[in-house]
Amino acid sequence: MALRILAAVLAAAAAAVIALPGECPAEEKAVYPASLPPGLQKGREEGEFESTRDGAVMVYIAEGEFEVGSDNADEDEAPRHKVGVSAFFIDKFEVTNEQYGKFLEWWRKAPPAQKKAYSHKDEPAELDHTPAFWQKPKEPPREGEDKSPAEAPSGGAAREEPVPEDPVTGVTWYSAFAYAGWAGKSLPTEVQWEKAAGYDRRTKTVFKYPWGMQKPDFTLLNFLGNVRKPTRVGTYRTGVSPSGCHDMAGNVWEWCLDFYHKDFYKSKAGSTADPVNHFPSPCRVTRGGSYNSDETEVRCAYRDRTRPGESFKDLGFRCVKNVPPPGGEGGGSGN
Ligand SMILES: [Ca+2]
Repeated sequence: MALRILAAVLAAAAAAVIALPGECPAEEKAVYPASLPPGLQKGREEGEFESTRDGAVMVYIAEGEFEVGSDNADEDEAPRHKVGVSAFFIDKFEVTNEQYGKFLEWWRKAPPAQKKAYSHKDEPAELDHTPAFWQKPKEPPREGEDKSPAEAPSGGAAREEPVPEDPVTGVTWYSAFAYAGWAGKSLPTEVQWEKAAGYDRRTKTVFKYPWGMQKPDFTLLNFLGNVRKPTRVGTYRTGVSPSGCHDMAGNVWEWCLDFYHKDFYKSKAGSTADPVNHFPSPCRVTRGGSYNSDETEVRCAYRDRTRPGESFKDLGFRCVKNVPPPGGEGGGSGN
């Protein structure tokens, strides 16, 4: 009798194992676009794509509603509400010094008309897009001048050589905007950014932090002054977001496309499909916190802002590529 029961249990267990793949919920299957927008090709890994202009690895965020904001934290995050978001691709990592260097090389040689095509209309005329902590290009020595100008800038100490795999920092919003245009991409809207940071398509829930609800610690992200500088992009593999993006929490803050307004999530404009705040204000949105941030600032729903002409050592960006609607225009988007 006992043997017969054991056999039945074993048979049931075997059946359960065989049945497992069939029980996989439909929404867990990866969703990919039917075709790729110009400037994007399949990446080396399954589910990854590569931007042909800057070589950035991108992931796909399928079209669909999600709940943006938060009801029990800062006032400007409320109310938590549903918004529809069209499909888009987003950089898996923050833009690196190496990638930004390619843009800068192009920029320094490009004819004015081409530069203008990627510049924002409010961009200050004197901006040359060199990050604040990089060496300016050397001017050729004039007739009769010392032909070996000092290496050190006026501040005294020589500037550090940027690490290629580190996120670029010290860039204004205008520089991030111009880079995105050059790369055939755009800056993320803050809602796109928030969806890529915290939305889990499999469970249709939004995480408090990119990795879930677990309290932040030094194995998950670069924050709280532990390292005191940016780390190479993608260092914290356990802190990856459900969509596969790295460093959405911490490392460096990230510029977004929108003007910041504290009541944007309360407004009608903030509740429509694909919301973006184009209504001018003194600041643009910055998201995700940095290596200096506390656990409040690295939440997916946390909204911050910075004046677009300012640059900081812990502020960088990543880009998105919008999927054009049928018959629509490609790549980037407006101001
Ligand atoms: Ca970040």
